[in-house]
Amino acid sequence: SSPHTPSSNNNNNATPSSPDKNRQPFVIGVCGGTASGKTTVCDMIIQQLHDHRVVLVNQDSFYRGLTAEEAEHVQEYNFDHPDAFDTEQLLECVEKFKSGQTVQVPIYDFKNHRRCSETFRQVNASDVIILEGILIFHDQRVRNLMNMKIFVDTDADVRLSRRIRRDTVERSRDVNSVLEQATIFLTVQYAKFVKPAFDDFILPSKKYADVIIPRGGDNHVAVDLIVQHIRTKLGQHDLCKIYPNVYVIQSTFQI
Ligand code: UZR
Ligand code: MG
Repeated sequence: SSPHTPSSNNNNNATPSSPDKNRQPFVIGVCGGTASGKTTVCDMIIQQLHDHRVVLVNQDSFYRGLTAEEAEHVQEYNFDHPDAFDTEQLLECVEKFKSGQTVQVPIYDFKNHRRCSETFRQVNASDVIILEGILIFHDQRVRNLMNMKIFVDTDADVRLSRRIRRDTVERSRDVNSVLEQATIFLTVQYAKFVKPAFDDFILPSKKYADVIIPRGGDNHVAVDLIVQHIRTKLGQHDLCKIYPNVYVIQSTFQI
């Protein structure tokens, strides 16, 4: 139609698409070394955003299941390498989230290092999606889908001691092994896979972060600031809905 012909749909005067229908969720990436406090930071954000629909998706869910042969030599398997994850599937899920679709997130069985092939976790469309994981900043395509990137920065010695406690006590990874054996196993794994992967892949991905949180879950000020920012962004979404001529200017900040 010519520019002078009145459009049959004349309420779309300024925005290219209806923000009401196409309102995209705010996607946050939370990265950091093992036992850095990623999950704690995510839980704190979720708690403070109790009046919004927030979902947490862990990169762990996208671990590839081990083959029978790999499972036999599990101590040789590198769970900290980017290839251990099905990144294509992660990307597909995040793209679906972005477009507001319901997503079937796989479930990974840590004990047997297998995927629960029949069961999925159904994740509905939300206001905020938090993607958490040691290598969640590794793939550029996944990074590009994030509106905010957070790196949880905790000293390596603190992380190692927490990891040992978590895996031996809290996750009771191996019920048959005594604490001492499990600790030896973990420290060997740490030196062989966990630390090299941190140095090679995780730490270099810190440069992509918009916000770096020192001391992880202990840092309430950082979490408060992050939540404020998210609230501002969600509010701007609503503003777009009411005043379609208002354009939101993206900004990044550092703590
Ligand atoms: P977080 N991991 C396991 O221990 N077993 C598995 O089957 C899958 C993963 C560990 C993995 C990594 N390393 O360091 C850690 N190992 O999960 C990441 N060995 O989890 O971010 O919660 O620390
Ligand atoms: Mg965790």
